[in-house]
Amino acid sequence: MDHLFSVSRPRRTIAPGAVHIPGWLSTNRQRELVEQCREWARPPAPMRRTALPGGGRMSVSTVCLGWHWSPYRYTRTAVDVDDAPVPPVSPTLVDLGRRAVTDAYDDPAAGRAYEPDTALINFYDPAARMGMHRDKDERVNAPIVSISLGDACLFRFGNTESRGRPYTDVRLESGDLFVFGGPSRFAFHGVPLIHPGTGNAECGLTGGRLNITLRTTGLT
Ligand code: MD6
Ligand code: FE
Repeated sequence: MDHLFSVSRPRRTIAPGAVHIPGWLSTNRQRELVEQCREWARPPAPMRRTALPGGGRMSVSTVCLGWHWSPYRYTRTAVDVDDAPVPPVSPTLVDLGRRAVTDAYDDPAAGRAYEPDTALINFYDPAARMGMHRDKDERVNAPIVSISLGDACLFRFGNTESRGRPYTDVRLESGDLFVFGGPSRFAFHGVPLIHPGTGNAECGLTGGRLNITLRTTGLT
């Protein structure tokens, strides 16, 4: 069955430096990560829908480790939440990131060199989405590692020039890995929709989607 699964969803290079590996994480590992996300979401510096400068809020809820992201900068405390210090990125997550980079680029040296200092954990309820954007508040072009848990989503991977076409639509499912680096590091991308009720029940999320992204800010 695992074999049939990987035949129907092969690993794919979406653009130079942008690699999708379906079914990268075992169900057990997914369940552990979901449990950890629940812990990280608690106060201090709890998960929240990020306030936007225009007065609205994002539909996605976010909690940060390492550095705290709020539009459009990184800080050591959750300045727009409760100003509590943000906990460090766990060594387990750093290790996961190194294995992700190794596997995506088939390059153990690139994996060893990977030193993510920040994790953003996003929760999408069935109505949440994320508009086309670039992750550009980091100062270095180390890859971003993205892990999906729970409901599947439509992930739109674009180009570095504009929010519009050309783009490639990719379905990200629970346990999938997407690595985003090299010439694709600053490409526009977004999540136009979630597919409610498509999650892996055994991973411990009854609804919605979690996305963990590991980044290197280059800040000290
Ligand atoms: C998401 N991801 O998958 C949103 N950014 O929920 C991102 O915005 C993202 O997956 C940079 C690199 C990978 C990503
Ligand atoms: Fe992003």
